Amino acid sequence: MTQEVKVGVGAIIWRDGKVLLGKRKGSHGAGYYAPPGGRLHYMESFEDCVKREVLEETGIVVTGQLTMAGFSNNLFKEEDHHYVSVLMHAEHNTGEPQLLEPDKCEGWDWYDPMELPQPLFEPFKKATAHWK
Ligand code: 8DG
Ligand code: MG
Repeated sequence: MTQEVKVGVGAIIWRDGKVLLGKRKGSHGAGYYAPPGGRLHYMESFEDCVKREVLEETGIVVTGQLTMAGFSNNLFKEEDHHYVSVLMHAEHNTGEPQLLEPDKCEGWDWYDPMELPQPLFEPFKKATAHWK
């Protein structure tokens, strides 16, 4: 496997004060709750990456301004992955979440930010640690 640092982007989809998370499967972090997201493509903006990944994975359309929620350096040593991860707030969005990549996620659901499910995927956990 090539040893390279990748850039990952996650999106906090807010709806009625709750956030959208799904339990990962089939890749590193399987069993951990993560927001929709993915790898930044060459020459892509963070905003375009969020919109593309959220649409691909959930069918939700992200509109309006995105704001920075946080970033982190994530070493998945056992799985031999290294991600620098950016997390963006996506407060303006439309459509109901659909499970469009069932091989990568067990299912989407809305969670109260004060009662997040466990365990949380490391990039999301780090960037939201101050919520508690
Ligand atoms: P991979 O297995 O090759 O690593 O990923 P992929 O198959 O290309 O899946 P992807 O959905 O395009 O990319 C997901 C990657 O993005 C995942 O391996 C880790 C990274 N990532 C972050 N932060 C976040 C996040 O908050 N949510 C999600 N879903 N992925 C994130 O760095
Ligand atoms: Mg993805």
